[in-house]
Amino acid sequence: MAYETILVEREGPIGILKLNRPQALNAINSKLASELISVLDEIEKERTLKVLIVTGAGEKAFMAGADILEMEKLSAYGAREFGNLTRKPSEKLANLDRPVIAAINGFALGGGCELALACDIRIASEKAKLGLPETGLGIMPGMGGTQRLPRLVGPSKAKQLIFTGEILDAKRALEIGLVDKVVVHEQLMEEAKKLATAMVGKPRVALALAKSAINKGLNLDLPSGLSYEVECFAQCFATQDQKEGMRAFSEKRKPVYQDK
Ligand code: CO8
Repeated sequence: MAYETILVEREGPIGILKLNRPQALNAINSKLASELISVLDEIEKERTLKVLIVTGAGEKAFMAGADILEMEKLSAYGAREFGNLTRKPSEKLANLDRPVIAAINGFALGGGCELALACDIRIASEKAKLGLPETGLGIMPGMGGTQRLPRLVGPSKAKQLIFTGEILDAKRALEIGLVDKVVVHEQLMEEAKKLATAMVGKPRVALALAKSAINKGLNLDLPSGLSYEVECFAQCFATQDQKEGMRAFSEKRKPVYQDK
């Protein structure tokens, strides 16, 4: 399916999703949110796509936030509807049963930073700028920032960023753990693909269950998280790939996984 605000590329098992509203630095409006929901629904069904990379089209922005021009005239009721729509893509990325890498190629502000927070891993170009400047607009983060940022960098750093609206360069974002790696701008996609390639050879069920255990466990107390982990661990033994992985080890050869 062709989209107006998203470009989808495929390199074997790696999917690349580019946010594409260059006229507004890829800001998320209702159209982009709806198209992201549709494309992620499609990706969910594409079993041969094993790792997804999300980035921004163009040189300047990953996503400069939610579309301020669309939000400007909203009532509280409309803002709730808009918020419920725009947060869905983040939830879909967070819950996608495959690794999702954000390749942050420029501005990742407000909703853009929040979308990146919903991804599993964040690689940033040295030119990236990240922050949650919403309070400067008389609003607050509404696409997961108040929930995911404190879980990632701790509550006081999250509060500092949200209360001041400070925009961080990539180096500072790395220092506080908001991104996982900073790379030369021109090598961003290569680095993201290199990371994706290190994952694609692993069995999909093992990846999916590991992601589920980490994500779910973060919202549970430790004993409940450990119980959930062992359930996920046990489910791996219902796959052919577990048999193959262990048989290959004992036969001293490389495993050949079927993703089954
Ligand atoms: N919304 C709409 N249009 C935007 C946005 C945006 N968030 N960001 C940039 N644009 C547009 C500009 O208006 C401009 O359009 P035009 O050429 O027609 O004037 C074009 O993109 C290029 O932008 P600039 O000329 O401003 O480019 P600069 O390089 O000078 O500046 C900045 C780049 C610093 C990124 C600047 O554009 C900026 O400050 N943008 C706004 C950043 C921001 O405040 N983001 C947070 C928005 S609020 C939010 O994200 C809430 C999330 C939660 C929502 C939950 C649902 C309700």
